[in-house]
Amino acid sequence: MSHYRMRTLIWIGVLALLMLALGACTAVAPAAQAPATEAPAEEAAAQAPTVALIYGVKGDGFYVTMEAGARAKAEEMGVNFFADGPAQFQATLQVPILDAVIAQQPDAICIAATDRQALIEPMRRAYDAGIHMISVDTFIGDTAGDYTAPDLDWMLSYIGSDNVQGGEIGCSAIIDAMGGSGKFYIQTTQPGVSTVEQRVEGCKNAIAATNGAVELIGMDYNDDNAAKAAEQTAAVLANNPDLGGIFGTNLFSARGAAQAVANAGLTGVVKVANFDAPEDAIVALNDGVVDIVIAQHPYEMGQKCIEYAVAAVNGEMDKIEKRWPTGYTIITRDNVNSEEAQQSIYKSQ
Ligand code: T6T
Repeated sequence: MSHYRMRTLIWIGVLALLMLALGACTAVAPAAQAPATEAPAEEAAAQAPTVALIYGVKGDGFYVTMEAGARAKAEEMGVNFFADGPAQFQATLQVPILDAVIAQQPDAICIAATDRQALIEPMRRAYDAGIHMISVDTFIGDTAGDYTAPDLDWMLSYIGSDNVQGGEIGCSAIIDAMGGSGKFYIQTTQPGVSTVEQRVEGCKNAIAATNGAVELIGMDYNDDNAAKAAEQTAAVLANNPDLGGIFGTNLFSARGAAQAVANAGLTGVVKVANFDAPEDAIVALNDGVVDIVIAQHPYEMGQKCIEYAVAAVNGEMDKIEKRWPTGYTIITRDNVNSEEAQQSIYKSQ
């Protein structure tokens, strides 16, 4: 073989090897790159904890605000989150929702139980299915929200207001506005709801502290319905022309009571304590129909519940308190325009 042919053959061989190597690269590259860009995101979503919020009733600004707080914290912490609740504040409607959520096997459930007794067994079922259980707003059982009690220690935490204190604050303010004496009436939702029961207890403490100067002439249950609260209050106003003060123990009770007072032309004459802080309560405060608005902190309740759920999933039990009391912002005509008061008004959607 001539030297020239020999060199040509060597070059052909080198070229062939180069092409093989290039071919191999282009064939392998796409397959090797695809999973590197897609898998981590999918894996992260699959590994992220899932937390469900079951609130007390749809369309209630208090729970709308709680859900917003939970959702924002879930996004911040990379948690899969969903929320649901009944169309009315009723255990018979809430239990099937809880059962459907249990079937989806989230890692944790934050729940505002609509009845302190009826929800114990269904919530225990969720716990037995391996789900971390946290009370938000309301508590279950007879231990005033003490989840260190032996038969309730499976509950991770109770996050919510100090409702006895809230009732005392509201009614003391109204008693002062009444000049320390007179007739008093309470509008509330249903028996068996821990929050409003404790607010009534706090209000009765404030009345008892007057040593008989203030007389509680009655209390009605409105089933969490403002129209019913307005009707019942109108009847009480008609039968008691000398009524001095009213305590509405939640958003709907206070809304109905305030409407009845305004409709009867008794604005400023009958003093009203308004538990909860939707936009219309602030309007009623500015109009002189109600005298004090007690804003809870539902946004914080939602946020805290997500934090606790994540801590539980990570086994960081030392980060979880059995009771986390969220505070209040007390709003009167003196501070209604302050930044703190304005920020504590509930969201409506
Ligand atoms: O007052 C809140 C909540 O704390 C209570 O348990 C039920 O009623 C509200 O949601 C207001 O409507």
